[in-house]
Amino acid sequence: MYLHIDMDYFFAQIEEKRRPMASDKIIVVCVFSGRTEDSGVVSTVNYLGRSVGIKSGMPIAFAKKRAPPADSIFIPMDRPYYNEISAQIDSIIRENFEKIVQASVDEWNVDDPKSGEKAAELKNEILRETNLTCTIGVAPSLLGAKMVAAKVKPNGLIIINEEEEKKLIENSALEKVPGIGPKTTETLRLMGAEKVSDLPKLDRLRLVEVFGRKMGGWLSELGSGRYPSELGEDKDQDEISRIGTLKEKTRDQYMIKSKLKELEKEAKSWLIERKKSYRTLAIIFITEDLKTHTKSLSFRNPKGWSEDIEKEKETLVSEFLFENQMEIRRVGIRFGNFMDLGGQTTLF
Ligand code: DCP
Ligand code: CA
Ligand code: CA
Repeated sequence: MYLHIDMDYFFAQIEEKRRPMASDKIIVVCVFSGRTEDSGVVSTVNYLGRSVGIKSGMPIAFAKKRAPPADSIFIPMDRPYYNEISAQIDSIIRENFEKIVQASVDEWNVDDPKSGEKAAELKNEILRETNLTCTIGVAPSLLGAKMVAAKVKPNGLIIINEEEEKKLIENSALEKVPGIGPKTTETLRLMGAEKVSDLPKLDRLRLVEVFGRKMGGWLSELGSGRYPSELGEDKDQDEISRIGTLKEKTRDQYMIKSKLKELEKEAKSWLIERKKSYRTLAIIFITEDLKTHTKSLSFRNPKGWSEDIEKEKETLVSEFLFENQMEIRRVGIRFGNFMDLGGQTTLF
């Protein structure tokens, strides 16, 4: 079985939960361009805002026309914070499953024979640990999992069997199928296909001729009921974090450091696989009140994965424990500001 997890109105939900008093307001997360006060676009909006027609990608000025000032909050995007929450969710999923790919900042694909039974538990754990809701679809194919998740959004959980999956996909309009864009949809419409169930009418050779071997072959498979399940690749990213849960809430340096050691190993194998060196190191602390804190430092020269960072980690941990008196529930490590081994930076 495959499992597809997508966070609900992700950036806006994070901002909403940061401001418990604002849960009855329209929350618009904005990418301000700075040219004039309102220049820029909407990154995302909560469901209340969607109900008045505000959407991702819309100019902020348009969104303001739809949102009464007294009932709405326009917030600049805080990407580093969202990345941190994303890394936390990633680590929760990694603690529960083995074959997992993070497809975007708020989306994961999982391949696990028992994913059906574990899905509800995972959804609860994400909510408990981050206070955020997500939607999970579980199906015999990854395509089915994605498509059924889209149907039960937000805060949904659904598990379907082969028969239900087939019905869902075959009856779907082509433009609703992830992987089929507007241009392909239009060409297929001109060829006489509106729904997935119309695809078998089109000859495989003809599909390959029009769309090329890859896409044409993919469409032909889809028509014949063989649904794609490749997990894909981890999203492009310019930092790698691994966060883990401590056995118990603690301020014990030894426990914290031994967990960090484990996580460092995981993050470094990621660096090794991609031949990256890094210039920033951060230690992440999630305290008992679920707040996230980061201590970081930069290196003048990029560091290779084999270089020792015990002293640096030690300093960051002691500094944090000195500054903050809370018990720690989860810790993490992050490497960032990469250089490829060839010497070219990937970030700038
Ligand atoms: N995003 C963005 N600009 C876009 C689309 C998305 O900045 N044009 C960002 C903000 C979203 C995040 O990516 O919160 C995830 O995108 P989704 O498409 O999953 O949308 P949401 O999570 O916001 O909403 P939904 O509940 O529909 O998944
Ligand atoms: Ca989402
Ligand atoms: Ca998404």
